[in-house]
Amino acid sequence: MVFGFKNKSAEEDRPEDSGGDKGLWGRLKSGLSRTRKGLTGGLAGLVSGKKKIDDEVLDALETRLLSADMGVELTMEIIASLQTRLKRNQLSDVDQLLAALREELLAALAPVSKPVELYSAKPWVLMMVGVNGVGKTTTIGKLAKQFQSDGKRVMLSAGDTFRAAAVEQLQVWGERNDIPVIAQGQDADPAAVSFDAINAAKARDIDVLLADTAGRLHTQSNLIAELQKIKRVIARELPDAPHETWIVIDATTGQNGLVQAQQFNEAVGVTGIVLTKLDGTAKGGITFAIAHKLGIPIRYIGVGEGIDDLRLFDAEDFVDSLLAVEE
Ligand SMILES: Nc1nc2c(ncn2[C@@H]2O[C@H](COP(=O)(O)OP(=O)(O)OP(=O)(O)O)[C@@H](O)[C@H]2O)c(=O)[nH]1
Ligand SMILES: [Mg+2]
Repeated sequence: MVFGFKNKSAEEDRPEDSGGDKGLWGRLKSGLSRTRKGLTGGLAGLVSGKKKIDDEVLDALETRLLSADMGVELTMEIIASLQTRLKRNQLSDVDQLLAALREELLAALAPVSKPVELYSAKPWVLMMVGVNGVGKTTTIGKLAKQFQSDGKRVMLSAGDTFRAAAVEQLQVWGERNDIPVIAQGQDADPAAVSFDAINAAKARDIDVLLADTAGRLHTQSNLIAELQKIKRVIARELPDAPHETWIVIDATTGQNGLVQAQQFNEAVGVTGIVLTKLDGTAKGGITFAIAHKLGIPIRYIGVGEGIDDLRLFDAEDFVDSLLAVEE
């Protein structure tokens, strides 16, 4: 099943004492727990018994950063900077080490922490691209419900006409959630679907149009050509649209996600990244590698199956939840 939403949890935003699965901060923390354990779990143990932090501790940290998929270059940069602090006697205990690491990680995310301008036009058109199975359709469903609870009139465009049952899945879900879905039959021309969708959105006073696309065609070059055509048709029907084009990347695919982002960016020009399935991996360091290598803003992250588990990306929340001390 493509859509599997859990009940919306209470809308608290990161009260420090809201542990467990309750509250958004708790959900972020639990979603990132595997990466956190690999990165900093037991870091205190690593240091205990030592009078001060030494090169051995930094070596162990280096291994952890690499295994979290942070990438060699960025890991080297961070470790070099920590070594400099060590020489200057600025790393005397584990608290100072964590504070320094926090600074380094935040600096690494700076290039991708640009707030997104939602609803900057009407209809505001967001096109979702990415290879098959990464979470495009699920993400569109979660966003549609979030935007709907924001009071927006939302419409979906069923642009994946290749995969069997993709159109029907979207239609059934749309009906259940009272969100209109513009679709044609399977094998229809997705550019024609986009044409219909843009004009329906204009005619029906829609605020947000979310355009789903296929993740796989017979060949990769067919897919790219199809996406380019969809984009052209959208722009012709509504100048400046699509206002955002986001690539969805599955965090569990590691460095391969970087290659996908580069390819889609060259082909259709992406304005943002949605990083999904961070809950299913200890390699969430890929987030930092993306920041370092691509610099394309990260818009949303997926840390679970629930609707609240798709969250606007916030660098501070992200880093803090990775460095949070385990209870
Ligand atoms: N654990 C977890 N699963 C997710 C997340 N996002 C998406 N998924 C799951 O990933 C699977 C694939 O999602 P889809 O939305 O169908 O992916 P898609 O990109 O539309 O795939 P195609 O239509 O085949 O191109 C589904 O089982 C989703 O529930 C996430 O953040 N965490
Ligand atoms: Mg899909």
